[in-house]
Amino acid sequence: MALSPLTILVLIATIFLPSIAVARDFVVGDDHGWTEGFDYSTWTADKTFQVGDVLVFKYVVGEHNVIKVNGTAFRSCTVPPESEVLTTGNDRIVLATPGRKWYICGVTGHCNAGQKLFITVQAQTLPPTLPPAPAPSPFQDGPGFDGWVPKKLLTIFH
Ligand SMILES: *[C@@H]1O[C@H](CO)[C@@H](O)[C@H](O)[C@H]1NC(C)=O
Ligand SMILES: [Cu+2]
Repeated sequence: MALSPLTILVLIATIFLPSIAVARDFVVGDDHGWTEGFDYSTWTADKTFQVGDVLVFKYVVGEHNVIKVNGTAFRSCTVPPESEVLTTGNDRIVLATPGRKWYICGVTGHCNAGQKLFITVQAQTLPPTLPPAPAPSPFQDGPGFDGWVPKKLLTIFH
């Protein structure tokens, strides 16, 4: 039997929707956007960031920028010489790996005025509906796996 285009579409949606539904966009600072004089540590306090989520830094082009730094540079508000500087005013950063992440604005004085963001990214959790995996090998075919589970595991460990 040949699969109709509609059937194929439904299959594709079934495979990919679970992962799309899990990833979220976070507009940093919400309506305040990315600016000095805003308390980003309060903003992050009630949020959980997961691998696959996206940080969106919104600001007026030319007024601010976004630089990913390490904890040392974050605390001292210094811009490392070889930094990659994001300047589009709508910078999207995909949180690709778990762990602590630090971002500052590189415009003089702005980081010291509070334009700095520290987050901890959690490894992606599997949907709660997932049956407990017997999992001798996550890549083995067999009952309990319906294709997208191995994909998810790949996402976690890559
Ligand atoms: C933080 O980054 C600076 C500048 O790139 C570098 O010199 C320093 O060694 C780094 N510190 C750590 C703890 O990685
Ligand atoms: Cu700034």
